Amino acid sequence: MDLNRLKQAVIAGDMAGARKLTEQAIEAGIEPGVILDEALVAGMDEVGELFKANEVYVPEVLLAAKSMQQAMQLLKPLLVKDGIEPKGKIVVGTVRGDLHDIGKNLVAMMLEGAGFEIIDLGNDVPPERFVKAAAEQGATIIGMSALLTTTMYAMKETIDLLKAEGLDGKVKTMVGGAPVTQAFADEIGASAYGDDAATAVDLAKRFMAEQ
Ligand code: B12
Repeated sequence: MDLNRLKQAVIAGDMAGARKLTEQAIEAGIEPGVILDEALVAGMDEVGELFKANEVYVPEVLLAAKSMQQAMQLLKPLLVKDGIEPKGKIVVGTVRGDLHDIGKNLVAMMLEGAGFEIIDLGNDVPPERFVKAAAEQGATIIGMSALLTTTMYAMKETIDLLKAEGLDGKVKTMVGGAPVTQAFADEIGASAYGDDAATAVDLAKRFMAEQ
């Protein structure tokens, strides 16, 4: 069983193929963790690089992420049984008043593809919900998305609330979305800014390494 075929199926966004090849890999007795790392995560890593280089665009990334999710449905129960720990827990959501969730979903999928456990709060998420979810579920990263210039200040409220709750430093924050910039992230005291979903993965890995 050649794991490279599964990796290529993920990159090509071939959902049925990814599912079938994952089934075959499991039947061939390949360790779930190896299938995850060497085929699925490796495939999503490559898609992330292609996306950064503008060689593939949002629809291709969404298809690749969906293919990976198909494969993950089969792998997840086996991984849990194997006791493979996720890389870390991340709360993601689009901020209060904002219903745009395409970019946030992309970020969530790429992070999941990279092995993180994602708590996706959806859209229109008030600061209290971000902070409560992180505290209750023991997440160490909050990723916030905003697409409207009128909603991006809700990010600051979340960061201020984290500070007020004494979670500043324990929970890192990353922010993104079309109107958000590095300067804005600095102004509101976010831990980091990312301009695309692949960068969100790089940032999350960096945060985990710093802990
Ligand atoms: C699709 C869309 C919608 C859809 C949303 C559907 C959905 N389920 O998301 C619908 C039709 C519902 C919609 C509604 C509205 N929209 Co609209 N919409 C868009 C549009 C065309 C595309 C957004 C998008 O999905 N882009 C693709 C994704 C992949 O890109 P992205 O979100 O930027 O995400 C990437 C990065 O930013 C980054 N990223 C995103 N989040 C995060 C988070 C982290 C942590 C990190 C690290 C990175 C990161 O990674 C992503 C992948 O690379 C934009 C135009 C545009 N060019 O942005 C307008 C736009 C955002 N909308 C706009 C407006 C005004 C509205 C409405 C107010 C319109 C109205 N009058 O009703 C409503 C608001 C509703 C609300 N309360 O939210 C304006 C905002 C203007 C402004 N300055 O604030 C825009 C810019 C259009 C325009 N030029 O006027 N919209």
